[in-house]
Amino acid sequence: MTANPSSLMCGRHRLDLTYPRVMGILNVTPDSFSDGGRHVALDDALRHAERMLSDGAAIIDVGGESTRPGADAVSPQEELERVASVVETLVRELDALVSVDTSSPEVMRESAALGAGMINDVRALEREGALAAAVGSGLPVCLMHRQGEPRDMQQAPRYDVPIEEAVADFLAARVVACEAAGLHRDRLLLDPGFGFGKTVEHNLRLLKHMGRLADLELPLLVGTSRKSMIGKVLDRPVEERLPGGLALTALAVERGARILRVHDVAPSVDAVNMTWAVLEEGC
Ligand code: 9MG
Repeated sequence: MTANPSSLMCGRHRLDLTYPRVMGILNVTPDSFSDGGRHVALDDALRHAERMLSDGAAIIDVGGESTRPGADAVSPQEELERVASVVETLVRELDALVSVDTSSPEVMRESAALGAGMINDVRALEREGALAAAVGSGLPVCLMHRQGEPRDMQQAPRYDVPIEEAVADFLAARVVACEAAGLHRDRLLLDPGFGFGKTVEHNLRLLKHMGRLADLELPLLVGTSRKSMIGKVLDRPVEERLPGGLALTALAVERGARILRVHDVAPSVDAVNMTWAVLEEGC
């Protein structure tokens, strides 16, 4: 196995991963769970992305399909209509490193042609045609663990082995499938998929034992921002979950996360950098 890479080629951008980086979330769905579709208009999307970059985001993750629990799937055409102009504009106007949050082969292909630099697939390239589209894109791909589909994934999820073992086994198998299809491991990132077919207890245990995933020796991407695990533990509505989220961000960095996917970029960058300063302290 090769060691965790210190950088990742993302289209025209080289992403330095010698320290943890922040990925800002830009949902372009009418029903996104925590920003209610406020960034659907192109101009708003551009301004919001610009703000996240100036706050220190290294990547902007553009998503046109809501993956919140209970959400229905959208057609690739609808998804493409939502994301294409945003990807194209962020690349042209801001020269941003844009990641596209999609499971659709069509959206992967079109986004790569428009200048996106990364694919973020919550279905780990399991949808028909997705592996081939990802190989053809030449882009790095984040493979995320999930159990079930957004529509039903939170209906009494259960695992027969400790959650960190189930997640590690799933991700290791997806890495094997990717390599067999011609997607080299130096283009892969892994994500435990907090909240995707997991109870609060699963999520807490998974974060506690996230070191198990570091054994796979690929960069780890983690998303806990505003998620219901915070709401359930602290009894907070979605707009009051930032302090809980920052605590999880710090713990994720300590357990090896190299990309943190967040809504609130400025405070997250501070939390990441502060945690990193302690971890890198020489004595
Ligand atoms: C799209 N999306 C929502 N939550 C996510 C998470 O935790 N990780 C990744 N990679 N994508 C996510």
